[in-house]
Amino acid sequence: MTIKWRDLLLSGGALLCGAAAGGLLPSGSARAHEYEIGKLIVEHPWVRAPLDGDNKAYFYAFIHNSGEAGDGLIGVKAEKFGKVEFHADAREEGPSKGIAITPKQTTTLAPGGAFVLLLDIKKHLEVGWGLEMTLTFEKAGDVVIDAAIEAPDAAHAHDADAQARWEKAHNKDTAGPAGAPPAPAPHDHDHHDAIPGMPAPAK
Ligand SMILES: [Cu+2]
Repeated sequence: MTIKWRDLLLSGGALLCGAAAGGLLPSGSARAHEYEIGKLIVEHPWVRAPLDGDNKAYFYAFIHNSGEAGDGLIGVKAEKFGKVEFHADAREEGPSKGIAITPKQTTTLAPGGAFVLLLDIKKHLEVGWGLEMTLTFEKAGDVVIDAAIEAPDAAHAHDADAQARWEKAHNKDTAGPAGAPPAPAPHDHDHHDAIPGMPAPAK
């Protein structure tokens, strides 16, 4: 199941953002964007979409651990990308083997901090939609989540301002005038560009 997060947002789903500061949502909240596995709750998982023409994206989430034992995020998979790299600390060079999940705390993956780098994106990631992913925790095991695909400059999950900027830049402003020219298909604009080392194709 893939969720169109954009529509949820427009239909008052802004309550989803309530936990952006890292607090736990009240349990039983039907619209909460969270996934439970053992003592862990993965909240507001999101993906920062690649810039046009780029093929890497970033994965972020809040991971709450109510247990007495630590765990580790050691795997992230989805059909739309190839390999992943874990970066436990944005200030450190190079990837780590995983991201430590401290007991009795919330581990935050966010811009400027820990993140998972998604490499070799194989298919277009449509901003505003969801991406089904499987997270693997060392002890808790696997959990399937639906991450919200956010604009490349989104600062946090469900960033409506970044979404609006992205839609405007991509000619997808649904509030725009009727009869506007159709939006160019994203990532389709470089078919006639020269390939490095090859003669430019005739136009
Ligand atoms: Cu969310």
